[in-house]
Amino acid sequence: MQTNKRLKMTSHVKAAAMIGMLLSVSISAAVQADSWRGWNVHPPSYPNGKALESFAKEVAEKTDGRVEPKVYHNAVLGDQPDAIEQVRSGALDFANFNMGPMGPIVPATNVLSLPFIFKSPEDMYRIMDGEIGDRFADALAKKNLIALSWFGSGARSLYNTDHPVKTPDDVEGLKFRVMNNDLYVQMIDEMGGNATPMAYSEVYQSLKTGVIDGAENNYPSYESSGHYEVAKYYSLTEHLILPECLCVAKASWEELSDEDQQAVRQAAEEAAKKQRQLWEESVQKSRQKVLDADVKINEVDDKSAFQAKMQPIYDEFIQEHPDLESLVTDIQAAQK
Ligand code: GTR
Repeated sequence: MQTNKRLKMTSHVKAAAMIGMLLSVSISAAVQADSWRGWNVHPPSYPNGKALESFAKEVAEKTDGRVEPKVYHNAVLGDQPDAIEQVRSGALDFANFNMGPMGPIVPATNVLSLPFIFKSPEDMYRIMDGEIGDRFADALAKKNLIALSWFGSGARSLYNTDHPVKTPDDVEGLKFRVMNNDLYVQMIDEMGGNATPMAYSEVYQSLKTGVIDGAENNYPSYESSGHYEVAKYYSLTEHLILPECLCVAKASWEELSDEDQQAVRQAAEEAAKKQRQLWEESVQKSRQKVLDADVKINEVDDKSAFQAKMQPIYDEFIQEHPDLESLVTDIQAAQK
């Protein structure tokens, strides 16, 4: 993987360079644009894809072309765990990352993966936009990831190829794909099923061939990934409400002037606003699309029955990470 920065010359700059060479004068570094490469797991039509495109456009405008970001959609630059490493090393310049698979790299973010920690997406936004969100951003920065704003990803629910899940007993015997994080293996285990961590890009085929019986996600991902075509039972467990970051590589961030850092931060905040606005619309559209394709959506009988099963995860987590207990309790207290 190429780690050096790529300096891109526009045709104007090339012309200027030629004139410069002819006249034996050097061109100033100021006219060279820094081409940033950004990672996105989703298609460009997904709310996050649209928000990242508008981030790229805003950054180019606000920095007067000194930074020219380009977004690579559909995980063409690798799956999320790999992309996280690429942004950490500076091989990629920015990305939209779900906090789920961030846990193995930035342990503090595992707090966000504790099932049912947020009561609603609105609570999640409010908390992540405040001082608690800054504590997560600090933990990410220590691992070379500069989190500039938080996107939403709704609530994730279980879906499978076999039957509706109404109670934890219905989970028994089913094998679910989970994101790359052992906490999720434990989560499904406590519910009574089996779990296997797997890249998002492999889920469709694995559902189709019966390697797994189900997975869990929000409506827009369930729909845009095509998983609904094979796993027809979507059960509203709503067990995870995960924030996602718009993150910039520390190396790329530190190359910016103060003025450009401010411009990029502002563009990231605007992108988050856009993503959150587009999100609700996208949930409704995706929900309708899967219903039209004969998906059976069901409420669970009693969400607190699923929630009660999660207690050992909290107990173990706090025992293993006493330093993170205050983050857990502060998030809980902020929702009372
Ligand atoms: C989506 C999320 C992605 C990715 C995916 C998955 O909802 O936006 O970043 O984490 O789920 O399940 O892998």
